[in-house]
Amino acid sequence: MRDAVTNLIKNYDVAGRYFDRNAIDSLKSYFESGTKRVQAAGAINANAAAIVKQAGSQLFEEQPELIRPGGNAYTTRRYAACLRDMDYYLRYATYAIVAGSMDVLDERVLQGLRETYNSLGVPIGPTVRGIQIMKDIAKEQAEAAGIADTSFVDEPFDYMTRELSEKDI
Ligand SMILES: CCC1=C(C)/C(=C/C2=NC(=C\c3[nH]c(/C=C4\NC(=O)[C@H](C)[C@H]4CC)c(C)c3CCC(=O)O)/C(CCC(=O)O)=C2C)NC1=O
Repeated sequence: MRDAVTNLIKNYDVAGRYFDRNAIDSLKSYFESGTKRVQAAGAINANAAAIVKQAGSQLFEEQPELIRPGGNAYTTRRYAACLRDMDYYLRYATYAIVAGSMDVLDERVLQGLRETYNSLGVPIGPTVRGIQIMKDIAKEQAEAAGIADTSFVDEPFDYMTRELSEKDI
């Protein structure tokens, strides 16, 4: 599992090179954005349970068939599994925000996930929608914490969305 710094070190070490201007620039930008990354993660953590709850309610309001008989989130066990998955996505998003790297998502969340979902009939489209709803709420929380440009908060949510939806089944 790597972060922005260890990713860079790995790439330059493989080539046996000192950091060049590009590397220094990207290190600078990572460290300059560091406080904001930590602040955003803090704001999300402090409201994590509420974010998951609110995103779940909105998802099931938009797509009520999910929690009706025949829906994948129907029965309390599956409903709970769905909210638990949303909580995983949110928590790992905060790790990726702090790390400045999506590596943790590949390694801990996305590996084999599509196959698991397909075999259990968990629908990808609504899952992705749930991730996007959480992104919007997480950004609101970061803004409320005084972060003006929250575009970096998008990254892990959009990355999980892309990885989940774009690969062939
Ligand atoms: C930390 C990394 C990690 C992830 C991501 C993860 C996901 C994950 N979600 C699962 C199930 C599930 N996931 C869902 C989720 C949903 N159903 C819906 O209709 C909604 C669209 C959606 C919620 C947004 C449901 C309902 C199940 C249970 C399916 C079943 O057992 O029939 C399972 C199968 C095993 C289990 O039930 O625990 C896994 C492994 N597990 C992990 O360790």
